[in-house]
Amino acid sequence: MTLLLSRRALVLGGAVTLAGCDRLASNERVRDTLFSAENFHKWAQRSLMRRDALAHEFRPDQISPFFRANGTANPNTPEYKTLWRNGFADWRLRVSGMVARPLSLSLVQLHAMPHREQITRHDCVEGWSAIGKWRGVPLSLILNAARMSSRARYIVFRCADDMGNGNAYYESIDLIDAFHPQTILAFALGDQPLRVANGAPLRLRVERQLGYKHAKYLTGIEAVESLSGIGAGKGGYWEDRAGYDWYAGI
Ligand SMILES: Nc1nc2c(c(=O)[nH]1)N[C@H]1C(S)=C(S)[C@@H](COP(=O)(O)O)O[C@H]1N2
Ligand SMILES: [Mo]
Repeated sequence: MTLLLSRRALVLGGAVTLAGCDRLASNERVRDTLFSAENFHKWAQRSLMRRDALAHEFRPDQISPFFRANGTANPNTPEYKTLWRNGFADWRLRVSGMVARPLSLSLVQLHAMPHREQITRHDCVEGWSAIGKWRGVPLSLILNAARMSSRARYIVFRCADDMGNGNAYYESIDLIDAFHPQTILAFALGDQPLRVANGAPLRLRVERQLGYKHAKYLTGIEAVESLSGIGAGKGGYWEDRAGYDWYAGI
């Protein structure tokens, strides 16, 4: 009831504001864009829920007994197998793009940085959820260490898995999600080093977004000004191929 009332109040408030945009809205294309389902969803979420609000964190007794794998369960490339055989000792996370200080971080270096631990629910568009306890380094610490440029607008995540057509999985998020306190580069699930199936040695957790945004098997992150030059330009592997929304807020 409270939600309904506040949503109504927001809609009324919105009508007043939009009246000032009459000239703009009379253009059909502008109006279609303004009121498209994706934009409405984005608008509603931004208005009703602050983007920097925390995702719910669960109690240890609520953790799912098994955290299933989805999508790639093993990259199986020669490069990945070599890294895996060596316990990922030679693996590096490259931090590049619009940064003053590009980084190449080993797992040992990531382990030495401050950690965050969180018990959260993962929601996949394919209709399953799982609650897991993640540990990793806040992405904000890494971006600050690399001295990201103030012109950067998105963070792109590069992954080790070839999706079968020579194209690697990739994803991207904006800076609100990148600097969100629960956005971490996770190296542990359930107090164990990440299994290969769940993205070893490092994967993104971006807790206010759907499952496909949580890039596994990270090889690098890039700060960019625009997504247009990357992949097919829609900001992610499934966004490019299956029309998934780039903004997958939950
Ligand atoms: N590199 C990579 N990351 C990925 C995927 C993938 O296929 N490759 N699948 C995505 C999807 S759709 C989901 S639901 C989650 C699944 O994470 P899990 O395997 O740990 O359950 O990873 C996401 N990240
Ligand atoms: Mo998913």
